[in-house]
Amino acid sequence: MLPALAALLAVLLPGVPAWAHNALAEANPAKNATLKKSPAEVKLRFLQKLKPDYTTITVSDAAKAKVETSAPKVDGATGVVSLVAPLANGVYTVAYQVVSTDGHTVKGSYRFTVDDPSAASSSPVPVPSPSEAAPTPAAATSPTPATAVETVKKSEESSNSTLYGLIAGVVVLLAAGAAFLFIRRRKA
Ligand SMILES: [Cu+2]
Repeated sequence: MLPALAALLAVLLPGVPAWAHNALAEANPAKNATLKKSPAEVKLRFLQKLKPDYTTITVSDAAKAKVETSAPKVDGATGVVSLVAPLANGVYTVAYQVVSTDGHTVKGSYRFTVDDPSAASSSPVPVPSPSEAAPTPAAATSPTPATAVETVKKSEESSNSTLYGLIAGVVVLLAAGAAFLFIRRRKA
């Protein structure tokens, strides 16, 4: 429904630059992917050319600590950061910030998981000793990945609400303009 509305507005308002905001087109590792081994880099391709000085790509672990990467290398619409060391098993968040051709900042984030069966987990599940065998299972499932999921959802929701607000504003302006024209025509 949203793309249809955007297309409709683009047709109705030829003077307004049609959807000038940049957006992520392709990511590697992909959104919500589970990898059998650590990636060597994070590569993001966008719809429009990037401005190298205004492109940031960060990778954080489940505890929100930043993972060490190279500075982003920008080539056209693609930005790449290399990981300095292989990632331990766990959930990671890629966050990016780029600037659109209209000068507005576009931010986003997504998660991927590293689950290398041959590697030690970053949060090893403790082997329960006989005395504490009963209480351990509940505590062993770490709450941090769920927190990361919530953070990602929140940032997606907030950018969606901005978009909805923008569209609502345009619709109100259109309605006001139509009403104004209608009233003028009736008076003439
Ligand atoms: Cu804009």
